[in-house]
Amino acid sequence: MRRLFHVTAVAGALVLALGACGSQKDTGFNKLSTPKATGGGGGGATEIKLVTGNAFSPKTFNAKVGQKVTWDNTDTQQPHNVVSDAGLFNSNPDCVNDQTKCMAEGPQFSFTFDKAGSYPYYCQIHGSKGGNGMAGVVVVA
Ligand SMILES: [Cu+2]
Repeated sequence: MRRLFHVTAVAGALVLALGACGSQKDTGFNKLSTPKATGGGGGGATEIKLVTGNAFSPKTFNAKVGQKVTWDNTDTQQPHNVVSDAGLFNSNPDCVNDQTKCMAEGPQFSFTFDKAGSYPYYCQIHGSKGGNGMAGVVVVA
C-alpha cells in the first residue's frame, strides 16, 4: 500500500517533467520558424510608372545588366503604350489604331535588358522618338 503510493508519486513527477520538456521544445521550434526580416532587396525602384499627366516616372531609370524592368500603368485617364525608339520592344503594337488595345491598368509590360546601354522609349499616343513628350530612357549598366 505504501509502496504503491510511492510509485504513483514518481510516475506523476515524470509526467510533469515530460510535460515541461514538451512545452520547452515547442517554444524552441516556434523561435526557429519565426521569419526574420532581411536587410537585402531594398535596392531602389524596380518599376517605371505611367503616371497622370502623360509621363513616365522616373523619366530616367537605371537598371543592371540582366534586370527585368516592368512598366506599371497607374493612369487610367489616358491610353498609353511603351515603345522602344530602336524597335527593341513594344508593349501594345495595336494601340495607335485601336485605343482599346492600349495598356491596361497595373504592371502590364516587362522587358529584360541583357546588354549595357541607353534605351530610349516613348508612348505612341503622347510622345515620339528622341525623348519628345511622354518618353523615357532605361540606362543599363
Ligand atoms: Cu501615353
